[in-house]
Amino acid sequence: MADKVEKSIDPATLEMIEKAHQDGCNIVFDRADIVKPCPIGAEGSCCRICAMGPCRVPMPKSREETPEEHKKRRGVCGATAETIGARNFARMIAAGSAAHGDHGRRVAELFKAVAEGKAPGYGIKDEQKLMQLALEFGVNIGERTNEEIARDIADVVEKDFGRQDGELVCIRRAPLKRQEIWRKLGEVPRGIDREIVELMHRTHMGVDQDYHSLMAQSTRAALADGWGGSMLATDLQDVMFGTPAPVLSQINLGVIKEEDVNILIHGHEPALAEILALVSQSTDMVAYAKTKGAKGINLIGMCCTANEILMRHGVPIAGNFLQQELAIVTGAIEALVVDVQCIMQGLADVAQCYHTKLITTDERARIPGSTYIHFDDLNALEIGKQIIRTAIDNFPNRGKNIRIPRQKSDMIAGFSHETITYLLGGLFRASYRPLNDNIINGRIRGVAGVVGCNNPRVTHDDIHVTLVKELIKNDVLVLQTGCSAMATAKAGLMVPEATQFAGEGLASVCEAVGIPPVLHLGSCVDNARILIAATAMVKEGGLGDDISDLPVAGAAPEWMSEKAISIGQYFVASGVYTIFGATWPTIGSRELTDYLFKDYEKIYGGKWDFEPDPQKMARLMIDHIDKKRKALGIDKARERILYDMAMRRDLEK
Ligand code: BF8
Ligand code: SF4
Repeated sequence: MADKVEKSIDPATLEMIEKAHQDGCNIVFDRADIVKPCPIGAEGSCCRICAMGPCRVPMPKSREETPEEHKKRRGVCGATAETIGARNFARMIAAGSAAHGDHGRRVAELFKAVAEGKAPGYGIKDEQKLMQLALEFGVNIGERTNEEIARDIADVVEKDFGRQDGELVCIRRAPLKRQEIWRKLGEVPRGIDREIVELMHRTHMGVDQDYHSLMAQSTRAALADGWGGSMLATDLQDVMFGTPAPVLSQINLGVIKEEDVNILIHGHEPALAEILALVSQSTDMVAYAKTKGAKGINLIGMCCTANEILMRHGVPIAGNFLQQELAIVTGAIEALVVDVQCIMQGLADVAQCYHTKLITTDERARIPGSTYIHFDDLNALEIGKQIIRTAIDNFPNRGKNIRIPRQKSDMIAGFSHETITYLLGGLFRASYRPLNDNIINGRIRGVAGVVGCNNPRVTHDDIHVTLVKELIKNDVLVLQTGCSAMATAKAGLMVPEATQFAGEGLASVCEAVGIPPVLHLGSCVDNARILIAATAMVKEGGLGDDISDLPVAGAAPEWMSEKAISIGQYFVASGVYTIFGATWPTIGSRELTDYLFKDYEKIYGGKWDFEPDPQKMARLMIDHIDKKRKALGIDKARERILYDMAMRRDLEK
């Protein structure tokens, strides 16, 4: 990685970095300049899990290391670079899976409270999805009320977290061949909690010291995320808050309004955001804002919680991960309301440079210097009002130093698996058939999932946007979530006009259906929607009988969080070629890295890869897609299509 990187490709971000400096305010980009990554830690070769260490086991000087030299490269306990690398990697997966799992559990608790009539402000919005879950989970429907059915579903879901043996319920959603692969390997997760606890145990000093078996347990914990915690979170959120449908909105710091009380909601769990979306527009709150001199109340989002309320309500997004502090720098944010995950502690300092109130709401994520207003699902409306009132009361405290960047882009979001089905197949023959057909006939070369974070070690948004543009130019339909989706939305790739950047084949399909070539599927837990979309493609037929047969690939070009590693591992273990950018955390062990980058393909059909350059990353993904097309015998169809198009172009001349 280069020492000095450009900060961002986004003009709004650059403008606010400059303003922060003028205002004497220290932000993430400055801290990244000061705190250089520790090279041993970056390689994954630092072990600090016991007090005989920390031990550093750096890379050997040359590839031709003798066994004697290898023996010397050990921790105090004798642990090898492979064990240390695998343990570190495994612990990232444990933490990532735990984050998504705990999110899912909270959603399940709220779902149960809704079923029991204890959570005013919430309800059941998608009855059809409720019934689908009931059928799938073996819950009796009969003449029972939605609430009675929901209660039984909540029981099934609760068990999945604490299940001691057997299999997670949603594993049955995967293609049969995939389930068999997992069963043969003995890697089907039991309970979500159990797999994470066991992974933490195995990575304790002196337990599992074979990287193969450490990685097998990592897969169990990761599958318990993708086909467990995340998938359940998405499903129950859809039932309670509504399954997303296409919605027009806007993104970037330009969505902040100078005359309004600006309330920025940041984090991950949608329960709080849903209530704020409701309460912030209530007439009494708007009237109260007017008494303080504001024109209205502007609720906007940041990071994944923003994706959740964007997908369901079209609430505008102020930006992605690296813009969280910069929103405050505008001087126009009355309250930054946070719950859990991806919330920088630096926010507290930045908020002190301005009038912004940083409001923490979750006892799992406390920040010194913030105002804590405990958010209780069972009393959500009242607390929602209290938060909005606190923000309004802060409006008169604004300083003079306000500057809001002009940039904001239109975007269409809301592409759940269900809406993709309807859009492609129409209301009466809803299916993935048209997608599969267009892949088979070559108009669409393949499908890529491009997801994940921002990371100040690389140029903000640049890797996402360059990669996605290259993919669509080569007729690859792109499905997105998380902060990656926000990067390309800002760059104007999530509107139908973005077909101008797409290859002719992909553009022709998108224009016929009326969708952008880059589809926003939601937050990071909604990566589960991509698993379901891939499974639907398999089940539709014509593209093999497993996810690993599909011409698909995944990427997290600017990743930074442990959640991203858990997501990557469950995609790989589900059969997807998955490539990460920025940095790679097992470089310190060649053997382990080879295992993940090469041997995994024989085990899972999918594998990990690493490439920081977005053009090369796109090439690797496209090569993989072409390899799969060839194996399916559909490579010729695409050549024909391209030939036809070239002929058409010639005729048009
Ligand atoms: O869960 S993409 S920076 S906000 S971790 Fe975080 Fe990464 Fe953004 Fe959402 Ni996902
Ligand atoms: Fe060092 Fe082994 Fe302790 Fe790790 S577990 S810190 S390698 S002695």
